[in-house]
Amino acid sequence: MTVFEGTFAQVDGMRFAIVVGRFNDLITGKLLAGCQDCLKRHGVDPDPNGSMVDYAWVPGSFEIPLVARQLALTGRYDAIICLGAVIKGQTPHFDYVSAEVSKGVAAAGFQTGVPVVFGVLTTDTMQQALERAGIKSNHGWDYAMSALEMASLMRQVRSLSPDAHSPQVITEASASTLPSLREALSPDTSD
Ligand code: INI
Repeated sequence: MTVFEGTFAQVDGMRFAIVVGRFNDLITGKLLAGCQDCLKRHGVDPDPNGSMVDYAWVPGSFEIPLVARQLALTGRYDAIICLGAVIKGQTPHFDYVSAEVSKGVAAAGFQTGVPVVFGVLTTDTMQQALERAGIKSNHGWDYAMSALEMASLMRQVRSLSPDAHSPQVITEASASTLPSLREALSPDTSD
């Protein structure tokens, strides 16, 4: 039997998208820098004017899943990296934003078949976020590693299908043959 395992060095022809929240950009900017550094050192040119990485800036983490899913549906990317920072305040706002972004990012990957990396820090304090965005370590680097690994792994797994050469997104049309996905993609019309 076969063991499938992602590699980090075969990046020829790969394309990535990075979705970044502007909210807490002191943190998300540092995550982005760590992410770009990692991609560059693994042979992926992070230049926005190049052909390997596209960028989308969104107002805050809440908006990340919508854009990540839409980018995934283009079929253009091997993986999408979502970067955000949700920091606890005095109100329950944190809980709403962090719940939606985590569920939404997972759904974007599951619904489209494209790896969507959850690079959203959820911390109690700004200090904790800073420590994870460069002061102690930079999780942006780890998120890029996950994207490289998943992009490679999914290429291998997709190659099992005879006609699959590029990311195969599950569109609304193709999902109509899969009841569980059809359910996930359809708006809830119940009361
Ligand atoms: N967005 C974040 O990315 N992080 C936060 O900590 C945050 N807080 O705490 O409010 C936040 N809010 C904005 C939210 O993501 C949306 O952009 C906004 O609600 C508009 O939809």
